[in-house]
Amino acid sequence: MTETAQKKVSTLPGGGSLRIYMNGALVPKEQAVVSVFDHGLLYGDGVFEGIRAYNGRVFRLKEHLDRLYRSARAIVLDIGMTPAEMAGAVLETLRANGLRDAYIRLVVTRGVGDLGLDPKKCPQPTVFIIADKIALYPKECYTQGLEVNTVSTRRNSSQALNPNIKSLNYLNNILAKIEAGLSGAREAIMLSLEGYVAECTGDNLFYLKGNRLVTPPPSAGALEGITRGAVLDLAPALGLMTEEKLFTPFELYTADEVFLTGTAAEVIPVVKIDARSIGDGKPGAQTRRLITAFHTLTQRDGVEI
Ligand code: PXG
Repeated sequence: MTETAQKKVSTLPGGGSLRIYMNGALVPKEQAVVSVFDHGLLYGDGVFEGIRAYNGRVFRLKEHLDRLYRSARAIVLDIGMTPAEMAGAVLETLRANGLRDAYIRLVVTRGVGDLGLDPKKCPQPTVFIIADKIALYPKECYTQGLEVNTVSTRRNSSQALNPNIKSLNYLNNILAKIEAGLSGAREAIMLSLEGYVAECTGDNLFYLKGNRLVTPPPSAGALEGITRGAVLDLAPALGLMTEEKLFTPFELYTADEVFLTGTAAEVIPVVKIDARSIGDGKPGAQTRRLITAFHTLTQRDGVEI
């Protein structure tokens, strides 16, 4: 961290209130407010990213920003900043808060407009970046594994709202999460309209059969997750063959191992699906190797804060 960044943190008003990046300025969190006329709130019209910093480095920042700008382009939203400027804003927010291990939520909304949904009435996007301490999943989720259930809420059809747009419209995923909770599971497995496994509500999904590591393709409704990408990169060095293919819950029920990946969860074992034990009902050996390899990667890779 630089001298100036340290000074900034020590002079925070209000005894160290979190500083939020808000449309070009770093403001105390009490002042980081969005208008009730913002179309991000009125219509879920906007895009976002969830990013992590480990050990003073932002993990796969370029990949996250590439996805953000792809999502924005897909909804014809001009962010009004270059990716380089956005990267600078992320790093500045981390420095201002003296954070080396953090969760970063980057949000770009259509901006303030009137009560009609016409995006042309929103001249200026709203850009804000929250960087805060990361709230980790309970340790036993990793040591004992998760129980997840398939749900009846299907993943959005790409013909209606492409799931590869990381938009502020998460009601599809939230409904699935509610359904999972009502059925006693922590997470939901969502299927495509055709009945293929897509992903979980905020995580991608993998299964292992022998040395084959399989995950659904984006065409099944899976977000191109950054953690998913990292795991696909790490797998060959662990002697695993990777494959993206369409599959149904049958393949999960009969898999040797299943795990989820996501920025918040990292790599997390699944031991039960729809009340069926997966493999021997314990976190699998390959999954544990991938968890270790992923941790090593996060400590080493990334853009320095
Ligand atoms: N699928 C969906 C629908 C997601 O929203 C992932 C998969 C995993 O992608 P990454 O790039 O993170 O490996 C996501 C990401 C949250 C939260 O607060 C959700 C995500 C990311 C960060 C935080 O629940 N979703």
